Amino acid sequence: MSSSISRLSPDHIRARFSSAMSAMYRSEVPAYGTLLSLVAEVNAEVLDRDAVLAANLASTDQLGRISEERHGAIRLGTPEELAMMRRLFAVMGMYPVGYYDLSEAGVPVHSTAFRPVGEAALRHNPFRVFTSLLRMDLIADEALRAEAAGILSRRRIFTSACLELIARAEAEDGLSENDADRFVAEATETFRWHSDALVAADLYQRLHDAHRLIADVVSFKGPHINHLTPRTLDIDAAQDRMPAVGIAPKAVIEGPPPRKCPILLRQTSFKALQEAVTFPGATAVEGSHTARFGEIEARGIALTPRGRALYDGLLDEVRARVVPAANGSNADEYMRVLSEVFTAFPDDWTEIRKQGLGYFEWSATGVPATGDDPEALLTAGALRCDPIIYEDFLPVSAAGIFQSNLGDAGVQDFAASPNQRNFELDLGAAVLDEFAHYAGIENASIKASLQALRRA
Ligand code: OOG
Ligand code: NI
Repeated sequence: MSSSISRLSPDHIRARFSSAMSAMYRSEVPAYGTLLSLVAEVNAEVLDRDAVLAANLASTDQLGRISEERHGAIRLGTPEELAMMRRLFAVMGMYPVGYYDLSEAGVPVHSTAFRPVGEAALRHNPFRVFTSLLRMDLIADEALRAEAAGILSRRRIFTSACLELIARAEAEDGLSENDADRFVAEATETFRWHSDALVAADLYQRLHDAHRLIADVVSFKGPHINHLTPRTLDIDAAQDRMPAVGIAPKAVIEGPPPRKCPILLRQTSFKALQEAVTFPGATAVEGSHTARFGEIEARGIALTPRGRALYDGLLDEVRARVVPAANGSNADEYMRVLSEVFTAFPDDWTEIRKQGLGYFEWSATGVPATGDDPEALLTAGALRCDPIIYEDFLPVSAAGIFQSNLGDAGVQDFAASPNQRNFELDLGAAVLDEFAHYAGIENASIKASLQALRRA
């Protein structure tokens, strides 16, 4: 029966969801609209002066969507919320990839990213949601922990129509176009901002004193989307130009320094805005909360475990010498040390490949040749290889994004305690291993291009 009804593909549902989230967030956070305009302007300028890039993006059908959102982020309070969120995202073809322990960086959460996994799905719409779960076990004050748990256990973050549609999508292997539109509208409700808090002002303050992030998760009716992130073709220019359009950038761009051959992920944001909140009580109290911001990102090649170890080691070296202050006082020094230390990371695609630092996608060029050694075939011009773009996140960068919105005072020491096993139990599924995934794409492309050569 279900096969006779036509289904809207998960890719299409995700694209509609991403655009609904963008519209909602622009109306909730006007500064985000300003950031989007700035990014569109910077991207247009880059394409104007770089005809090769423009042609490349056009030939891969990416030009029209260049300034669209790439990701957003939410923070959840309970295992039940996380498990249902997994089912919600699955309707849109978004699956948990990677495990990020942020306790190590002073933030009491652990996280995954729900994202499209195949190349076609990513190309159709790359929207991802970085999803964090509050680590209750890291709240030291037992009474406060119990109070927070009680509040979280009573809130309902999904509409009943949303829950019904998730169940229908699972039972009937997808949603009709009509139901898909209802699903997008209902799902978007979960991520809306609520200016009327769930807790009284004094409890908010106690949660806030324990950690600002705890207040952000526990005090509200739902997991408001806390930022959205479009792609920029020149992140340094966009960062420099934020003040001129009236938005305050975080102190430094997270991730690697500017390079000829971009690696991993660079990202920056404007600082979270103070927003009016009403706290309930015998007499309601007017107050404020700072959580929501806008971010931009620029991506480069996915690194192998060896490349990643080199990246992490160099970043540690940088941070042993200078830690960027939230107020920007040492931003120039940080960027200088970052660039200096990263000269140790080869900035040449051939070197990156030969040293096994990055993942590449191989393809046949149409030039005939025999043999099955990819390196020799590459030299002979029968194969080519292109960097595989990193589609995941970086824990140190994520912590930097969290912290730029907490201020230096928000940095706190937690004992590093990664707990992927518990996270996956709460999630109700294993997360995909990002390295295995990229290696799989690379290996499949080598096999397919050798086959193509043999057939020719
Ligand atoms: C998530 C921060 C992580 C990123 O781009 O690394 C993130 C958050 O603040 O909830 O979105
Ligand atoms: Ni982000």
